[in-house]
Amino acid sequence: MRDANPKATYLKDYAPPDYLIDSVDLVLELDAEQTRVTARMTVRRNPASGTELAPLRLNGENLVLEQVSLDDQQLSAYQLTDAILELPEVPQDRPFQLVVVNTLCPRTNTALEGLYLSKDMLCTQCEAEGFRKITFFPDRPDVLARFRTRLIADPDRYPVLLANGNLREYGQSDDGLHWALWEDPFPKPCYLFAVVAGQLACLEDHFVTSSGRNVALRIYVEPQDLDKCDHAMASLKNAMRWDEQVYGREYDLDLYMIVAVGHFNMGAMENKGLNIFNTQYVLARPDTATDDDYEHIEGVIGHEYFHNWSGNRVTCRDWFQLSLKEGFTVYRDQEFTADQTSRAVKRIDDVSQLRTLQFAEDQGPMAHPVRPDSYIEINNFYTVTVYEKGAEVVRMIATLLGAQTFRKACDLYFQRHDGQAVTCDDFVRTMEDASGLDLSQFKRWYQQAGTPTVSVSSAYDASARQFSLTLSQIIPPTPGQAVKQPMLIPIAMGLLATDDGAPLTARLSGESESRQHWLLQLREQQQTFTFEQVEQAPVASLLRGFSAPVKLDYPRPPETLAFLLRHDSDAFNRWDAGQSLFAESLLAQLAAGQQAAPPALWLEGMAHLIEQDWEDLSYLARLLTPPSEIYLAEQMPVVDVIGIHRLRERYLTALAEQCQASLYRLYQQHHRAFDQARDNQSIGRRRIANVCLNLLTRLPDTDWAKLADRHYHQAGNMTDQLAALMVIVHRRLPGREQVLEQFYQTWREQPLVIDKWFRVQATAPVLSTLTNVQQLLNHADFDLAMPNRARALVGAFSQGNPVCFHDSSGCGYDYLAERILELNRLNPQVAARMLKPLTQWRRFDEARQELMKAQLQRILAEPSLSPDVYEITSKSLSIAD
Ligand code: B3K
Ligand code: ZN
Repeated sequence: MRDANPKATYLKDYAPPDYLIDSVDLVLELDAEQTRVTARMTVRRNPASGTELAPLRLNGENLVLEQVSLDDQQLSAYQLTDAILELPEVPQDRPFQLVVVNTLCPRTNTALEGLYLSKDMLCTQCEAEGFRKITFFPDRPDVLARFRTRLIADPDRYPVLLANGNLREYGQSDDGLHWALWEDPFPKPCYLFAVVAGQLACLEDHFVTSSGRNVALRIYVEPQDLDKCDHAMASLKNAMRWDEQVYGREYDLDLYMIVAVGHFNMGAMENKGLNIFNTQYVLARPDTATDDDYEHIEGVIGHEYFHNWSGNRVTCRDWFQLSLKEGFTVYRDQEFTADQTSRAVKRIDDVSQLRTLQFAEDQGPMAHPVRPDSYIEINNFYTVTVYEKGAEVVRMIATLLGAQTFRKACDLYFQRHDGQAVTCDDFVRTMEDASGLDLSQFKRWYQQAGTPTVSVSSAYDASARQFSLTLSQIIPPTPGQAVKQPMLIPIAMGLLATDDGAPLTARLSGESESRQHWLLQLREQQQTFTFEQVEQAPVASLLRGFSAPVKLDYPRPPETLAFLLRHDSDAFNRWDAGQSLFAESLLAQLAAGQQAAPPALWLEGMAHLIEQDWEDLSYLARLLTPPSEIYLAEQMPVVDVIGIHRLRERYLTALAEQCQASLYRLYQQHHRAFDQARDNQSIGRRRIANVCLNLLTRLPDTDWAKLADRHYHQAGNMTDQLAALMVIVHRRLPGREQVLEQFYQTWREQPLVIDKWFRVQATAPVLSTLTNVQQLLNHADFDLAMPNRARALVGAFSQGNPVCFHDSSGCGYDYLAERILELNRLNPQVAARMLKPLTQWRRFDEARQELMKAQLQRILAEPSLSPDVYEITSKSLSIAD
C-alpha cells in the first residue's frame, strides 16, 4: 500500500547497476504459511557503474529478514526499510559471497505477485518486480545471473517440484521431506525466475529441433484437466517449428514446461523453461472451449514460446524498454496465428482491437508512447500501447525493410545482442545496420504518444492523365507532450478502375517503373504524391492491410465505399470499406437526430456478399459483422451510448428483415448439428452460421427463437452452444431461465465454462442486468479474488456492456467503484485494470461525466490506495504528472 506520495521513475534517470550478481543459489523450503528462502549470491562491483563506493542495495518487500552474511561473516551493519536492504560497505576489488535468509507467507499473498497459492498449488509471478517479494535481490532486468534452485517440500502436499532450467538431482531427506535441484545454464534477469509446487498431472511429448536435438515437452495441470491439454501441446509444437522456419530460432534447453494455474493476473508468463499460464490459455476440449478460445490458446502459447528469443535470450535493459520484447513478440505471434488460420481475419481482428482499445488509450489520460518516459507503477504499463501499438511499430519496420531484409536484420539482432539486456534504440540500430535505411525519423513512433490522423485529398487531371494525392498528418497533444514532430508513415496503396475495380497500372512521379502497388512514405507534415499515366479517374485504396496505426480522414461518398466493399483486392480494405459505410451513415444519422433505416447501399452490399461463393467463410463472417458499439463510440466527439446501441440494433434488424431468406439458406448450408470438426473450414462454417443465427433471432417470428433453442440443444461444441446461449439471453427469448440453469448445471465443475456463464449475463444489453450483476456477486461460484471470475463478471459488465454500464442513474459506475475498492485491498494489479472504463469519463455527456468523476474521487479518497490504483485514478483526474 502506498506512502503519502508514490514516486515516479523516469527513463532519463537510468543508470547502470552498481553491482552485478554472477550466480545465485536459492534454497526454498516451501510451505503455504511460511516459506524460508536462503539466497547465496556471488556479487561483484560493476565496472560500468558511475558511483564510487556505492552501497549495495537489494530490493525486498513483504519479507521477514532472518540473517545476512558476507563471505560467511554474519553482518549487522545494514539498513532495512520496507522496500530496500542496504549494505553500506562491501568489497570493491573482488567478488564476494552474500547470503540472505528470509521468510514470507504465500497464503496471504492475494496480489498474486511473488510466491503465492493458486488453490493448493504454490506458484510464482515475478515480472515485472515480483522477485523482490521472494528474496532480497537487485530486482531489475539488466542484472543477469545464473540460477540454481533447490526446492524442499512435503512430498504429499507438493509431490511435483519445478523450477527453471534442467532437473539436476532429486531425493528424499531424513526428515520426511523431498527435494529437487534445478539448474538454468542461461544467465537471466530475476523477472524470469519461476517455481511451481503441487499435485499436478502431466502430459508429456517431445520435439526434435532442426539441428536434431530432442526436447522433452511437459504440460502440468490439475489432474481433472489432463483431458484438455492436447491442443496446447499441438500449439507448442507448431510454435517451435514455426520459429525455426520463419526466424531460424531453435529452442535451447532439454526441457520445456508449461504449468496451468487457475489464479493468474494476466494471460501467461514466459519464465525460462517454465512458462506459467492462466488455465484459460491452456485448457481446451471441443465441448468446453470455443473456436476463439482455441485460437487464443495457440496464439498465447506461441507468444510465450517466442519470448525465449525475443525477451529471454535478448532482454530489456529497463522497464521503459518493455515494448522491445512485447511489441516484437506480439508481432511474431500475430504472424504465427495468421499462418495457422486466415491471414485476412487475423489482421481484421488485430486492427479492430487496436482501433477500439489502443486508440481510446491514446486519447485518454493514460496516453503514453510505446516507450514511456515515466511511470509510478510499472504494472500499469503492460498496455495495449506497449503491446499492440508496439507490434504495429515492428510491423511497419518489417514493411519498410521488406520480408527478406527484415529476416536478415532479426538474425543480426539475435546474434549481436544474445545474452544482453538492451534498448529499443539497439533494436532500431540493428534494423538500420542490416538494411542501410535511416530510421531516425521513424524512431518518433517510440517517443511520441497519440494516434496520428492522416487527411487525404485527391484530384484527377484527365488531360495530363495525372492523379495526385495530398496527404497531411496531425498528431494530437497528449499528457506531457503538447507539440509533436511529423512521423514517417508508410502507406500501402493501389488504384482501382471505376468500372470493374481492376487494378490500374501507373508511374509514381520520381520513380522510373510503372506498377500496381505502392508503399508511400509520408514524412512531411504535408506531402503530395503524383501518379503519371493514369488512364482514367481511379478509386484509391489507401492504407492497405492497415500499413500504419493511424486514423484516415478521407471523405468519400458512400458509393465509393460500396464500390470498394465489392471490388477491393485488398482483403483488409474491402472489409474496412464496409465498416466505414456502416459507421459513417449511422453517425451522420445520429448527429442529425434521425432514427431512419440503414442506407440502401450498405444493405445491398451485404446482400451481395451473402449471395457470393466464399472459400474463407471466417472472412465472410467478419464482412457481415458491423463495427462494435465501442468502435462507433470512439468516432463520436461526445459518446451517445444509447443512441449508438438503438440505431445499430435497428440497422441489424433491417438487414435481417431484408435478407431473411438468404441468411437462413446460408445458415442451413453451413450449420451442422452435433459438430465436432476442428479444421479451419469447419471453424469458418460455424462462424458464418452463428452470424446468421445472431441476425435472424432479431426478427419477431417465433420460428427463429425455436431455431436458437435447437441450435443450443444440438450443439456438439462450445462455440455453437455459447453462441446460442448468448442470443437466447441477450434477446430475452422464451425459456432463457431454464437454458441458463441447464448450462450452469452441465458445467458447474468447469471453472472456465462457468466464467462464460457469468460473462453472458454480464453483457446482456437488457434492463435487468444491473440487478442481476449485483445479485451474481452473492452467487456461490463468484469469488472476486479469482481474477478470471472478476473479469468475467465485473470486467465484462463494465467493458463489454456499454448501455447498462453507462445507465443514466450512475448505478453501473457505483457498482464498478465498489469492486475496485474491494480489489484494491486484494489484488491491486487487477483493480487498476478494472479502472479503464472510468478513465474515459471525458468522452461522455456532462451528467455522466459528473457521475464518473465522483466515483474516481471516491476511489482517490480511500486512505490505503495501492500505487497501481493511485496512478490511474490520479492521472484520470489530472492530478499526478
Ligand atoms: N511478460 C508477461 C506479462 C507480465 C505482466 C506483469 N504485470 C506475459 C507476456 O507478455 O508474455
Ligand atoms: Zn509477452
